[in-house]
Parts: sequence; C-alpha cells; structure tokens
Amino acid sequence: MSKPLLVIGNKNYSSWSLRAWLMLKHAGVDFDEMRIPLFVAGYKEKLFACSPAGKVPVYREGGLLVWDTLAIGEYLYEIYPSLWPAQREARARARSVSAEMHSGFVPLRTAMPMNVRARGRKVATSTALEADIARIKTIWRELREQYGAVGPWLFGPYSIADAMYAPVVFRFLTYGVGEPGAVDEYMQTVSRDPLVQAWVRAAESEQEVVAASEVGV
Ligand SMILES: N[C@@H](CCC(=O)N[C@@H](CS)C(=O)NCC(=O)O)C(=O)O
Repeated sequence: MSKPLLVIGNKNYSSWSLRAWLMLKHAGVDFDEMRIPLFVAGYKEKLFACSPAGKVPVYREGGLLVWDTLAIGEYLYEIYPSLWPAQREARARARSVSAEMHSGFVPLRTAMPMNVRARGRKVATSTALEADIARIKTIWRELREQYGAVGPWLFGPYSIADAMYAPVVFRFLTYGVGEPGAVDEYMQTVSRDPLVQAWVRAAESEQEVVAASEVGV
C-alpha cells in the first residue's frame, strides 16, 4: 500500500503547509510530500487537481482526502491522540488558541507574511498589527506560565497548538519581534526543533521568489 501523501506549497512561504507538515511529523506518520510552487503560471490547476478547495495543504490517505489544516489535525488526532493535550480542559484551551490562529490574526498575516529565510525586515506598524502581536505574546506567556513545568511546548508536550503557531515564530524572527522571557524562550524551543530546522534547510534551498510575500526593508 502506498504511503499517505501531503501536498504542500513552497516551504519558504506556505505557512499552512508548514503547520500540517509539523503535525504529521510530530505524530510520526511516514508520508510522502508533493510540493507545488505557488503563484506561478499553472499552479492553480495543479492545486485543483489535488484538492477540491484548490489550496494547500491537502492530505491523501488511500481514497481519503482531507483538506484544511485544522481538519487534517483533527483527523490525525483520532489516530494519534497525543496531538491534543490529554486533559479535557487543556484540550479545549488548545483548540481555542488554535482556532483563534486559524480564523484570526489577519492584520499580522497580511503585514508579515511568512518568509522563512528572510531576516532583518521592518514593516510599517499599525494599531491592528500591534494588537495581534500583543495578543499572541499573551497567549504564549500565559500558557508557558501554566504548563512550563510539564514541558517546553505551549501545553507542555507538543500539540497541534504548537504547529499552529510555528509560522508566527518565523514571522517574529523575520520582522524582528520578540520579548525577553517566556516569549523568546518559546521561540527558541520552536527554532531548535529538529523538524523545524529540516523545514528551514529545505526552504533555504528553494529558488522561487514570491514577490507579494517579500515585504519589508
Ligand atoms: N484555511 C486553509 C488555508 C489554506 C491556504 O490559504 N493555503 C495557501 C498557502 S499557505 C494556498 O493554498 N494559497 C494558494 C491560493 O490561494 O491560490 C487551511 O487552513 O489549510
């Protein structure tokens, strides 16, 4: 039987691809990857050939297709329950902060696109952007305070919540956002993850440049 397949976009730019890829890797799934470079001639046809939504990531396992990052995470959770915290209240909170990321932070996602290999970029700030940054720092600070004794991730052990916030760590690194203490420590935990480092190496070896995601000076 063939391995499951994860279809992803450019590793340098595709934040949703990174999230699903980290969920699969941290769950220990043995899967193949198919990379479709985004925003080049013909890319949309290629996406629709793989996914009814015409977006990445999309996960294929036999005849099953799962698209949309959180749906992929929930599917994996049914097979690998350690992907969400074991305790029910913690699980509800992990789902809340993950859904908050999934459906929100539009000012941050717009002003600070993920660009894994870029450093030292500065973008114009705005009240909405600052509010998103402050909210994310608060989430990380509060969770690290509550679960820091249990492990280095947001809820102690690795969970889908960490995959959901991994692209934000790259954004903060690219655009020079940080805060001494729990926020910087959490960013280091994410940056040191060997799986994240493998993703970074692959992103750095990509040649494509997506102009719309090359922002800041
Ligand atoms: N809600 C979706 C978002 C997926 C998404 O927007 N993916 C981007 C790449 S990060 C994409 O496929 N963009 C190509 C396009 O929209 O044409 C999810 O959670 O997976």
